[in-house]
Amino acid sequence: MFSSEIYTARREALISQLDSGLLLFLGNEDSPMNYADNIYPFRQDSSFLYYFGLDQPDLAATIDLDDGTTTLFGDDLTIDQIVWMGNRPTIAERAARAGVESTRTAAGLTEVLGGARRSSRTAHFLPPYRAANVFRLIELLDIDPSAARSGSSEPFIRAVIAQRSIKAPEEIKEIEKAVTVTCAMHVKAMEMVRPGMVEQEIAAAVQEVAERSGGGLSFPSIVTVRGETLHNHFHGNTLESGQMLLNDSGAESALHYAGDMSRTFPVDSTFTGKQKEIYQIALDAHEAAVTALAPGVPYRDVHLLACRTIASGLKGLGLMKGDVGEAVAAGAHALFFQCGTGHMMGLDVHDMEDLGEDRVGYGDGFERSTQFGLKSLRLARELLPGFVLTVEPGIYFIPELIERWRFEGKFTDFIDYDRVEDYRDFGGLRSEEDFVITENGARLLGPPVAKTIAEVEAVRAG
Ligand SMILES: [Mn+2]
Repeated sequence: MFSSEIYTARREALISQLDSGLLLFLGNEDSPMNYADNIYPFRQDSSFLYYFGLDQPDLAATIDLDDGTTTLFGDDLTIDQIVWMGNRPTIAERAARAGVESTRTAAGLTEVLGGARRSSRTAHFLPPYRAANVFRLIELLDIDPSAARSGSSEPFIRAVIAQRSIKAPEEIKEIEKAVTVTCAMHVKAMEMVRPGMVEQEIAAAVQEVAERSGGGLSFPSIVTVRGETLHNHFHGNTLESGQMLLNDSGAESALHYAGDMSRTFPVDSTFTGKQKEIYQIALDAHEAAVTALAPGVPYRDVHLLACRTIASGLKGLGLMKGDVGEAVAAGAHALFFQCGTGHMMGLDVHDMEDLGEDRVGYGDGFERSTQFGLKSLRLARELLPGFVLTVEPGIYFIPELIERWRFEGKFTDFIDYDRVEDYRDFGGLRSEEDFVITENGARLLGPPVAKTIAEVEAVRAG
């Protein structure tokens, strides 16, 4: 945990943005895998962590905006629980660590919210993403299931997003810890791969680096020779000479801040000529995007610059044709780059996605496109100092998509499908790094990891 003063200051900043009523914070509960006592690793809700720092299940809190009191709700462990799970600090001790003055039992929350309801006071809550908390809201607030899902408080959500979007120095330090471990995961993978290994061996080694650091993974690792599937979590392929391995994985720090990086490298010690050409185009797009990062720049512009760099490179290889600007405006490049260039990162690897990707990444003044490709851009809004985000352009040859577009005759002015056929089994690649936006540009988080063709081949040869 950070010091109690940090959590108190965060809550005071939140209170100053909101008018009246009760703010309700539901922590997460343990979640069963296949029966009640066999649980997934516990992950606390990120907004609960942000405002209270308490990393245990079965907690909730309220802030009364009208009388200014903050209350932590939870029960001290019974002797039976202590026998099985060990002891935990009392609720009063935990409240003190979070700078919270008042505590009540878990059952007290029902009373407090019932009282608020009887006096027609608003209970503001954030959108629930776990079924358990949907049920808790239904019971606590005496609302129907659809209201639990849709009745979250817009002012509360917006205030949390505004605050969590700007990372404080102690958060950037924590994120950089996670990214530094993430870098070590990527060095490990790049060094160990040999033809004949199975993807799961690399996935296991990468996870070991994360867990030995005292955290864990910030998301399920993508370690695959079939990198054209954007979120490919299968780890059963055997690595063959001539293939490339895409590793998209990240560590979470002990305080649950995320890192998220990708590297793609040859299973052999060198790239093939064809791989070098495509890799270099994606790398050029990456560098163009990084150079463009600055406060005031809409990330959508950064993304479109990466798209144009990719389209221009693919035009050089004869896969695309025509005017690059027109091709990207029409969305033709999305045959090869189907997703966005990056996303916000913090306590969540896709930061605050539970609060609504449009609210976090678009806000006022930016509207999400419906065009294939651009519609998947998670972050479009103007960048501000303190934003932490990823840059991850890639090039993906998805055989089914190529066939579909060719059959539909899509963008024949911009795509040479006969030439694309030569690449249909190429796979996919991306490089991904994490940046903090500074007063006049951006700073790479974590130590540099081999990225140019020469650097990657040097690691692979070693
Ligand atoms: Mn990412």
